[in-house]
Amino acid sequence: MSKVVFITGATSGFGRATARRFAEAGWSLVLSGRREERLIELQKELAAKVPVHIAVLDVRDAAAVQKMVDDLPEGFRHVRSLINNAGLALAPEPAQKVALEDWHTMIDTNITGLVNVTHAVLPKLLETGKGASIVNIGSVAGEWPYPGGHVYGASKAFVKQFSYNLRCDLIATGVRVTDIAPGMAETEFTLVRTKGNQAASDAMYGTTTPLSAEDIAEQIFYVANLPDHININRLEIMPSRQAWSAFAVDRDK
Ligand code: NDP
Ligand code: 8X3
Repeated sequence: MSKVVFITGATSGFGRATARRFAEAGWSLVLSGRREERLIELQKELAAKVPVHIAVLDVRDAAAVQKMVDDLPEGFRHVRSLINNAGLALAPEPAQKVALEDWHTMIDTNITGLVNVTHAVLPKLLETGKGASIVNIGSVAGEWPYPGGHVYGASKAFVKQFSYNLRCDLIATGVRVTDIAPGMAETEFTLVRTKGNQAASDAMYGTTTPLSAEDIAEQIFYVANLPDHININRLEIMPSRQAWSAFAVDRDK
């Protein structure tokens, strides 16, 4: 029986690249996201290689998440790896200019959604035991502050601490937990963050060398396929051409 990976946010970016990477290695795929047409497209692409189950899912809806997990078909129930990838940033403007709704959307998706999925899938991972893993997609923004990071960075700090705390409770279960924290990577992330501004997205990535979705998928695959006795707690990855900058100082004009 092939191993099962459960990926949220498989319709784009890291999630889609991760589905392709695990398919290459023969894993069965449970793929979810809100955009059904993209799920169908990906299923068509990968179903010739491996078994693929798709489910339209908004991770913010706890009842829908639980139902989707309860309804997993035969062959997809023994989940070995959960990739908690669905997430987004909104509103790159300073905190004082941001609509409360955008803050709520980030909290509901990046925190509540991730917790909903973890809670629903955890019993399946515990059944798998040794070798099972949860890979949570955090961000460098969960460790390092920057202007316009407000709730996004805070939500990813939650992902980091939740991952660490899960490790404490799961220590004797065989279920491993990793916070993968990427820096700048070219996906639909900036398009979403700017609510559809393609020029802003092109400007973000076009004059440097960002990470690709495939770069991160490779790291996710690596972490989930390490020998059972190894747990990477946190993996922070930046492009070579990204680093920190100086402290900001407000000066008299
Ligand atoms: P994309 O926008 O390309 O992909 C985001 C994915 O999340 C999509 O598949 C989207 O699917 C899904 N998603 C968003 N909201 C929901 C929801 N409510 N329910 C279910 N699925 C949802 O961006 P990335 O691939 O870059 O982002 C993936 C993860 O990586 C996110 O958690 C992001 O914060 C994180 N990250 C990204 C970095 C980057 O620079 N790109 C760096 C560090 C972390 P759909 O819209 O179909 O629901
Ligand atoms: C997304 C990467 O650098 O915009 O998490 O915070 S960054």
